[in-house]
This record gives sequence, structure tokens and C-alpha cells, in this order.
Amino acid sequence: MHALELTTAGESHGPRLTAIVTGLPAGLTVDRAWVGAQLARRQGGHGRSPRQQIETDTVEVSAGLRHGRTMGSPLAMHLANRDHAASWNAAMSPWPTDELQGNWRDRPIHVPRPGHADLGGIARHDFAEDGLRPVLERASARETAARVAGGAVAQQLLAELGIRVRGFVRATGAAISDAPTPHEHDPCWERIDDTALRTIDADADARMVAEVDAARADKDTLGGIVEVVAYGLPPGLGGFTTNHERLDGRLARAALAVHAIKSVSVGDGADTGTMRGSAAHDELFPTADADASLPAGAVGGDQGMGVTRRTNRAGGIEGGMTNGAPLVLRISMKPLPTLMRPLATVDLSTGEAAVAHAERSDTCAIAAAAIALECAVAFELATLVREQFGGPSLGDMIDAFGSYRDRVRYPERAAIQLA
Ligand code: EPS
Repeated sequence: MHALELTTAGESHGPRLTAIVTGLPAGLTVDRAWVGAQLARRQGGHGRSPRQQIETDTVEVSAGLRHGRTMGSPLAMHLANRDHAASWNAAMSPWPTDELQGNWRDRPIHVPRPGHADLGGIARHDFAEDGLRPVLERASARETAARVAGGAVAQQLLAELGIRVRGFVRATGAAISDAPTPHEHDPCWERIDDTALRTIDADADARMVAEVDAARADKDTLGGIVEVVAYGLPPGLGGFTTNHERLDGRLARAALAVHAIKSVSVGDGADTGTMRGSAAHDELFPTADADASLPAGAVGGDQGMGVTRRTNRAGGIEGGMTNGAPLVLRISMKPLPTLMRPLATVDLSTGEAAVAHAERSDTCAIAAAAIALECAVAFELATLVREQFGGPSLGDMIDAFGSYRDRVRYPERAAIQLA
């Protein structure tokens, strides 16, 4: 039994998505506007499909809240799929229906897309007759909308402890930003919602837009790299005594379980395999040398246990535990497998060579992935703090966290107002 758990249900063109969160303490204020803002952010980004003009993801709650505060009971949230009523109510009817049109939505499709769940899903669930529709419907990254609803609640729990998780797009196609990882109060975070691809640098944003436009013109798709940063984590969260406690392993799993994510690097981890130790690690200096004007945990600021670091190559994790520096993950997403100029495949109904299934899809969903990954990381960190500092009420948890923070000499941080 996990301390905090998120279960989602729902098909891409089914009636609605559902997210159920269990293990929340009582007394947490859930700000509906903040959840809505995260859902809207996930819908944005240059390169998304016209589907986003149909959907306006709005959260409805059927259980777990009273007057905007959690009651310690399971929280149930729902998001309608407006496209269901518009176009899919027969093809995706939960019950038998006489209203099938005999069109492409209803007919079985047997040409799996390379890179997609289609082939394995048909094999696994014995969908030889149904084809890829029932696989596609659940494998679709539409599901991340429900995960974002859960992750947005996790962000609010972490904010009470002064912990903030943020994500941005570091690369799309060949366009890469080499800007340093921003600190917590960098003005780039104020501007990120106004960028086309959730970037922290205007020049890279323009180059990424050009990459997406070129891919779309070629009927091709793009992935990218997202960087997720968590601020305000005191040292020693996670664990080293058993393999399942190791936080880097937990976070890698959380990130890789998001659609199309193919690799996770903790800090400079992807590059350190070819470095010497003297270039790969972050030396420690006495806190007396720290810059007191920096927020707790910043690179160069007080990172707890009487130490500061001037570099963050480790990305805030050493030995499976936080080390007091910001947590930095660099996460790679593959190009989407639905190409409008489809790849070669095999028709599973005939065994003949064929071209893959093509239906409306995104050219690039990296900006949406930045929000989904921010939420996945936030949810895993919230699970961790529930394990380490849990308690039936929010006040119990804040007290336990405060006494740990004092013991490891991590400076106090105020609760964060999310906007
Ligand atoms: C997706 C394909 C597209 C995306 C969808 C994910 O769906 P549709 O075929 O209905 O246009 O738009 O993403 C969303 C609907 C969403 O809200 O993110 C896929 O195959 O993963």
C-alpha cells in the first residue's frame, strides 16, 4: 500500500477521464483555479492537434472535498471529453448501441504504428478482431490530463512544505537551449506561460517553433527534452538502505511511465559515465561561505547540514537521497508515432506489407509533456513526503516535516503561494 496513490480511468474518446487520489491528509486546501490552470497549461504548446480546440479541460469533483478542503477520504476528480459527445458517442459507447455509422471510427484497424502501443496491446489483450482501437484509446496521452489533475493536488500538498516543482522544455528537435538551470525565483518562470513551447529562453523558443513547423510541413513528428527542477527539498529524503527506497530509481520510474518518455538523466548523469571523479562531483563548502541572499537549497546557498555547493552536477541526489541542492531531471521524449506520412507496417489481418494507421494527432507534444512530467515528479515527491512525514491531518505532517528540517539544519521556508 502506497502512502499516496493516483489511479486514473478513461479512454481518449470515451465519455470522461477520472482521477482518484487516496492517502491525502485532511485539511489540505485544493484551489480549483490552480488545478484548472495546470490543465489549461497542459493543453497548450505549439504543435498540438486541433483536438485541443474541442476540449476545455475543467475539473469536477465528486468526492473527498468539503468546501474546498480535503477530508482524508479518497478524492475523485473528473474531466469530460467533449469530443465524445461531438463525434465518438457511438464508436466509444460503453454499452452496445445501434447507432454505429460504419465509418473509420467504428471499423477495426489492423495496421499498428511503429513506436506505438498498438502491436503489443493487440497481442496482449487478444484484440485480433477489434484491432487497435481499444489499445489506442487507453494508450493515448490524453490520459495525462487525469494525471495532471492528481499532480496539481500533489503540488498543493508540497507547497505547504515550501517545496516547488517546475518543468520547462530544454530541446525540441535540433533546437536546444543551453541556458543554465534557472534558480527558483528566476524571472523566466514568470514568462514561461507566454512562450510557444514552455521555454526559458526566447531565442530557443523561436528556434523550436521553426523545428515544429518544419516537421509539420514534412508530415513528420518531433519529441524533445524536458527539464524538471524541484526546489526546497531538505537533505536525506529517499533512502539508501534498500533498492526500492532510492529516490533516483523512484523518480526515473515515475517519469518513464509518462507516455513517450524514453530516458531520464539525474543532473549531469547522462554525461558522467565518461568523466573523471574530479569533474563529476560537487564539492562541499561550509555554510559560512554560502550566499545568504539565496533561497534555502539554492546552488551557492545554505543546503542544510552546515554545507553549501557551488555546482549541482549530481542534480540534487546522491546515494538515492536528496542532498539539499535543487533536484534536476533531464527527460527525453521520443517523436510521436502517429505520422501523417505513415511508416511501413504489417496488416495483422492479412500478414501483408502495409502503411501504418494515421489519424488526427499532435506534431509535437513536448510542452504538454513538460506539465505532465512536472506533475509526475510532484506526485512521486508527495508520495515520498507522505511516507516520511505522513499523518492524518495536514498539521501533523507540517509539524513532522518541520522537526526533521530543523534536525538536518535546512533553513525554514514559508509555504508557497501557487499561481
Ligand atoms: C493522442 C492523439 C490526439 C491528441 C491526444 C493524444 O488525440 P486525437 O486523436 O483525439 O486528436 O490530441 O491528446 C489529447 C487529446 C490531450 O488532451 O492531450 C495520442 O494518440 O496520444
